[in-house]
Order: sequence, then C-alpha cells, then structure tokens
Amino acid sequence: MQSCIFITERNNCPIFPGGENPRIHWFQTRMANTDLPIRLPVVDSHTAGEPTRCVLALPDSGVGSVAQRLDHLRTRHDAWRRAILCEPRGSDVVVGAYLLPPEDKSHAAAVVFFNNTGYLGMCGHGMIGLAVTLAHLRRIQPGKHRLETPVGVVDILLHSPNRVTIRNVLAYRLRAAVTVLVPGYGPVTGDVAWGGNWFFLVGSHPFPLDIRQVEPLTAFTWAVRQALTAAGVTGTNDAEIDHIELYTAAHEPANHSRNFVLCPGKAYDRSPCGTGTSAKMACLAADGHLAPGQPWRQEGILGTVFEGSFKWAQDGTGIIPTITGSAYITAESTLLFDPADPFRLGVPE
Ligand code: PYC
Repeated sequence: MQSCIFITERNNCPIFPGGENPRIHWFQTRMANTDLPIRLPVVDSHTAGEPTRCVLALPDSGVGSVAQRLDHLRTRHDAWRRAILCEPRGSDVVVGAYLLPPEDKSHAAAVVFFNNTGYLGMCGHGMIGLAVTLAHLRRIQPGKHRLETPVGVVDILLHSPNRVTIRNVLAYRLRAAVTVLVPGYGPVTGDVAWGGNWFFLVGSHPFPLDIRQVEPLTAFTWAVRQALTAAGVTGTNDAEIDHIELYTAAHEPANHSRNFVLCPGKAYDRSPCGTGTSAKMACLAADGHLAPGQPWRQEGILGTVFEGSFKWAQDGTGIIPTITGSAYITAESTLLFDPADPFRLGVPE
C-alpha cells in the first residue's frame, strides 16, 4: 500500500531529487486509518518571528492543479496536518508547508500551506521561510524561482541564504468602510481585502498594538471575526474572512505602520504577515495613499519589518505586491509517530 512519497536527496533534480519519478517508499505503517509514516523529516524556520515547518515527505497528494491537490490532501489526508502541526509535535502558531511537484514543469515547485485549523491560500512569511529552507537544503541557489500555490504563482528572489523577496499573487480591496456591530465592543469599521487570504483591516480601534496587550487584542479580533460571519460579510464567492488585521502608527520612525494580525486558528501572527501587508497595500493603493514602487515598511507586533511595494496589475483589477523579509532555520528534525502513542495524531480539539 502506498502511503508516503519521501522526497529523497539521491537524484539530480535539486528540489525534487527523485526527479520525474520520485522514489516511493512503501511504508508498511498504516495506523488507525491513517497513512502516517513512523518517521517524517521536517525543517523548521522562522520569518520575522513567525514559524514555518517545511515537510519533506508527502502523503499521496493526487493529481491536477495545486488547488485540486489541496482538496485531495484535505479530504484524504487531513490527519497528517493535525499530526504535524498540532500539539504535542507542533503548536497553534506554526504554519506548515507541503512541498509538491509543480504542475508546470518550468516552475521550481508547488506548495500548500496549512495551520492548526486548515489550509491557507498563500502565506507570505511561509513562502520566505520555505525559500530559506530550500536554500539551506541546497535545493535552490540565489536568484529567481517560481512557485505554485493554490491561489496562483508566486515569484521568489533569493538574495542571500536568509533574505528573500516574494512577488505575491494579485491583491485587491473588495469593500471599503464596512461596519459591523461587535458584541461587547460596539460598531467596528474596516476594509475587506484579498492579499492571498481574506482580511478585514481595522484602523479605528482603542488598542495599543503592544505585545503586552496580546490577550485583549486576541479577544477583540476574534469577536470581530465572529461578527463578520454573523453579519454575512464575506470575501468573493462567500469566502470566509479568516484574518483580522488591526493597524496603527509604527513605533519606529523608519516604518510606516504597525499591525496585529489574528490568524484563522486564533493564534496571532508574530511576523508583519506577508498576505496581510499585501492586503494593506491594496487598500492604500485604492485610496491613492501609496504609489507604485513607493516603499512600505510594515512593522509587526514584535517590531520586525516586511518591506513592501507594489505595481498595478495590467488589467487594473488590483495590485501585484512584493514583500521582502528574512528567515532563519531553527531545526532540522524527524517527527516520530509511534503507533503506541495515543497522541500520534495530535491532541484532539
Ligand atoms: O505571512 O501571509 C502571511 C501569514 C498568513 C498567516 C500567517 N502568516
């Protein structure tokens, strides 16, 4: 029974050393209706403080576009996501990255990002972390590479082992100044924007964006998210708005803004959030407050910075953001899933 494609390093394709026919290891380890192997190699990194776990072995991910393969992973292998990212092997904060063969062979790879509750369209900090991980593994060299995501192709420019620029998918503001009544807080007004994930961006709120305020910030942004759902405020095609972004003046004069971003699984983004910075620049561009090519330094809740800028999309539907940041490898490890371990599939929700 095929249970896992192990991305080996014994072949000559640097990203998929197994080449067109990656070596398939037939793990005789099917456990409790899952096909988890006993050993799973991962590389951990952090980008501006936010962790990414790149998984170097795959469940069978099906065929087709990255979006189709994401569906396959979600419906057939969701146990992997929980086992890899949830406690006791992971935490609510970590974003996982499955590295997949690209659909278009001229691209370097495809990637599906996931977290403690599900899957992400794109992930800016995760893409920077993945690029640094691939460089660490010597699977890419400094220069330009193209990666497929479920929501489009992202270009990366690896400047050095730790510094990366990504050119994100199209970002745009869908609705400006939407007001929702948030129980316990009153009316809250924000913009609905897409930056690779759906965001509600709120500038008018009573909170200092200070790391010591994480609990009230989390409670407020979670309440905003629930109020949006209750009010039926969504992204395109009824997509749930699952990222809430508060912003305020930067603490450092060199920066333009500071943010706090609540992620779908109720953890806050330790980084300035690449897709959130993209959504923010889309709103600024729509208001005429940021010009193409003008630098935008987005500070996150830890004070770390993503450097952004944009150009208009050719069809005028939005902007193409670029985001630059740094990531560092924190671990090369092997997750172990002992069949006798009652929590091998993660602590149940
Ligand atoms: O950097 O885009 C991002 C991101 C999304 C969720 C966590 N980080």
